[in-house]
Amino acid sequence: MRFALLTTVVAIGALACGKKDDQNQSQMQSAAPAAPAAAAPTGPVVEVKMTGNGTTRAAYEPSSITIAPGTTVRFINVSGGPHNIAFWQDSIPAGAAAALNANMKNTVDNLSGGFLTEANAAYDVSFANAPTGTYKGYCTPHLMLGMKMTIKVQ
Ligand SMILES: [Cu+2]
Repeated sequence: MRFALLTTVVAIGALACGKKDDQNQSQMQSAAPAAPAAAAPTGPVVEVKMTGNGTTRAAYEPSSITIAPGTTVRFINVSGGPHNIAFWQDSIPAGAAAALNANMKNTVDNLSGGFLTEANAAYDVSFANAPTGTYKGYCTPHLMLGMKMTIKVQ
């Protein structure tokens, strides 16, 4: 019903305007909403280095942090990558998965952030809307080397 009405309006507009058709089209295009820009972190930012020697050692530094609600944790690929941050579904507070899934970009799996390969590349995890509690995460390529971390939101 609404579509039919819209079609009628456009048809009348085209008839009424005649040669102004081109102008109408460009106006319609410019009225389209702009693509949303990548959201910049709004709260505090805490940095965590991801390090390793590429064979036997890999770690988050620090491997345990306490942050305020709404903080963004910025994981930086310092050495021994590729690294990422993934969270265990059963080791985060109730209700946290939905917030993390909404806030984590370029995920490669559930609650699993994309891999950083470039030196000093960063991956942000915003804890906006994430509940307080303890979050346990790990680096997928280096879990066997014990690359894990604990984030307490309080
Ligand atoms: Cu790693």
